[in-house]
Parts: sequence; structure tokens; C-alpha cells
Amino acid sequence: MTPTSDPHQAPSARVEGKAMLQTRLEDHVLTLTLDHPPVNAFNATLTRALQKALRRAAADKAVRAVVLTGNGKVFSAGQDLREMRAGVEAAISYRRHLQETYNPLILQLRALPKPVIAALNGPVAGAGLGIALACDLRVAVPQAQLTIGFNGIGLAPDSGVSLLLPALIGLGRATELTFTNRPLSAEEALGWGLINRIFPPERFAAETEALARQLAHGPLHAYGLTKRAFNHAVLPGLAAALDYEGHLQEIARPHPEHREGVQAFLEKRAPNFLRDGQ
Ligand code: T3D
Repeated sequence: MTPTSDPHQAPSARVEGKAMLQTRLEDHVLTLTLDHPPVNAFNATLTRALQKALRRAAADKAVRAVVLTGNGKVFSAGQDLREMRAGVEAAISYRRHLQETYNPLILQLRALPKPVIAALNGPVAGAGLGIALACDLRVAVPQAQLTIGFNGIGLAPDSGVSLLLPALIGLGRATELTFTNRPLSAEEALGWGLINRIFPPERFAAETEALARQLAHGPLHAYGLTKRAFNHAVLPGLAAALDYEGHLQEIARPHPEHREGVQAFLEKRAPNFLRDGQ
């Protein structure tokens, strides 16, 4: 999927003169490509750009399906942990941070009355996983491992993961994956219903586009009503869950486990959660 510029591009979301979110509208399919090397980590700029792109997708009648994918070999490593370390040092409110970043994004994805496909071009973790789970469908390359990530840095799941993950795979599997933080292979995720289809790498872009075009040419009004029905039936507590996640992260942020988890990740070592005798 080669990204090109178009009117959907948010001009402010740029790093070193280059947009962090590439957009392309073709045959009623809006493709949004995360382009923040090396691992498409979400920082405030990228999050804002995606919010803006989704607002435009909702308003533009020419858009009848959305594909969200990543440039390079990774879909997204989740929250930018370098930015997060600065947040730990500055003792920022994680609840407010979530209210400004991931919570609106998750709600936007669920409320958009158009099909949204997360095209997992590679591994996904943390908040990136929450965003992928909020999409309607997930397709993946065989090497697209899924990692929950949050407990690894001493946090509870946020970005809707506390609700969307057990809703998709059940409480037992969700708890095991979150506690162990083991990467789930695409094959296993397919078996668990966490992703819908695996496409071989050489056909990934074409197969994803074909699926998106099929949906874009389908009964859009009925799709929108279907999303509302599923939201109502399965996710009526989503806004409250997002708010509660913020409350829990506020408790987790000042705890030594979080500082150690982030520090260990950035120092490329295993965290030592016993060190502080917690
Ligand atoms: O605010 C909130 O409350 C929201 C909370 C959100 C929670 C999260 O999102 S927690 C983050 C969860 N993410 C993870 O645990 C994933 C961490 N990353 C990985 O597992 C791997 O990097 C990948 C599987 C995604 C990719 O692996 P690979 O081998 O292709 O690349 P790498 O060598 O691991 O990483 C490349 C570079 O990206 C490396 O930096 P360097 O050595 O080149 O300077 C690595 O440190 C950096 N990187 C990876 N993930 C992140 C990151 N930098 C910032 N933030 C990251 N999340």
C-alpha cells in the first residue's frame, strides 16, 4: 500500500517535514497509514492526526470504508514509551492524557458508521492493539504478533482493551494473555477469533484492498445500523470502561512498578518488579 497525499491529509501531523499519518482515498476506500518510524509508536501528534482523519472520514460521503495500517514491518508498538517516560517524570495525569488521546479515538472508531479494517502489516502492542480491536475487522500477515503490553510496564489495560479483549476472546484467555504478556501469533489469534483473516505478505495489500472495496460497495446504511446494534448489544459500557481505565492508570502511574517497567524497556533489559519490595 503506497501512501499518497490527498485532501484527507492532516497538515500539522508531521515529523521532520514528513506526515506521520499518510492518507489515500481510492474507490471509496480511505487508507490511513501510520508512518512514524521505526515502530509507528503513538505520540500526541500521531494520535491527534488520527482523530482528525477519522472526523473527516465520518463527514466525507465519498468515504465508504476505512483501512488502518502501518508503514514498514510493524503495525504499531503502542504508546511511545520515550514520550511516556517524560510523562512519568513530569507526573502528568494519565486520566487526562487518555481523555485527550486514546479514549476519543476508540469511541470514534466504534461510532463511525462505516466499516473499518485494521490491516496488521506486522506486530501490534499496547494502545496500538486497543485501536486495532476497536476496528470492525482485523486482517494480518502471518508474522503479525499481538502483545498486550500494559502489565509489562506496570499498567492496567487501557485504550478499550479491558473491555474489547475479553469481549472478543473471553475473560480467561484475556487474563492469561495480559498477565503473561506473551506475544500471540497471528495463527493463534485467528483461531481465537481475534483476527479475521491472514493473508500472505506478497498478497497482503491486494487482498486487504479487495476486502475493503467489497465492503465499500456494500449496503453502507445497513452497516452503520449493524455497528450501532453491536455497540448496543456487546459494548454498551464502552465509555464507562474507558473512563474507569483512566482511573486505574492514575493509580498505576506513581507506583514503582510503572517506573521500573518503562525504564527496563528503554534500557533493553527485563524488568525487576521485586526490586522495590512491592
Ligand atoms: O498513555 C497510556 O496510558 C497509554 C498506554 C499505553 C500502553 C502501551 O502502549 S505500552 C507499550 C506497549 N508496547 C510494547 O510493549 C511493545 C514494545 N515493542 C516491541 O515489542 C517491539 O519493539 C516490536 C515487536 C513492536 C518491534 O520489534 P522489532 O524487533 O521490529 O524492533 P525493536 O528493535 O524492538 O524496536 C525498534 C526500536 O523501536 C528500538 O529503539 P532503538 O534501539 O532503535 O533506539 C525500540 O526501543 C523502539 N521501540 C519499540 N517499541 C517502542 C519503541 N520506542 C518507543 N515506544 C515504543 N512503544
